[in-house]
Amino acid sequence: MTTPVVGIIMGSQSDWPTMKEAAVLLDELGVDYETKIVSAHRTPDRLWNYGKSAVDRGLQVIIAGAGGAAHLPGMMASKTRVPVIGVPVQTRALSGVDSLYSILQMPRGFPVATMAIGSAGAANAALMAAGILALSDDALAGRLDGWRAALSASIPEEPADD
Ligand code: RP5
Repeated sequence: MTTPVVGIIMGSQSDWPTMKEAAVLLDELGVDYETKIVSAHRTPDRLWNYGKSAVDRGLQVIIAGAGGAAHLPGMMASKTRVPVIGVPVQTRALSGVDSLYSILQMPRGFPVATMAIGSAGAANAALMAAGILALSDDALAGRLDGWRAALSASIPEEPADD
């Protein structure tokens, strides 16, 4: 049994294909995490209990993804001092701009580190979480440096025809 240090939470099952990108990255980097559906609107008591217990359970970073009226990341940030990284999930009606603005415009005092809309944002949330954890984990710092170097090395110097 491992103790998760990152919580990946999302407002709905429908957010999972996006949020899975964060889980894949954390797997690659060897970071222990948990995944939960926690809806600000549909399961407010679950949100409250999750935020209330986050520090005592040893969570060090929370990645929160939601779409539309995306109140989950901000509400979680209001309930725990564990850093919250927000992922705006792309929506059909407004392409995720609604999610982005809902997560980004927090009032002074309760920050959410807001990523890009969609799967790139979810992947970057995992990398951001790993960067935070690597400040006090040398082994993880080495794995993250290696991951970043491999990505750089994979980029060709010149464009190629298809
Ligand atoms: C939000 O509403 C969720 O984060 C999701 O992105 C969106 C739609 O949810 P479903 O209607 O697909 O469950 O709370």
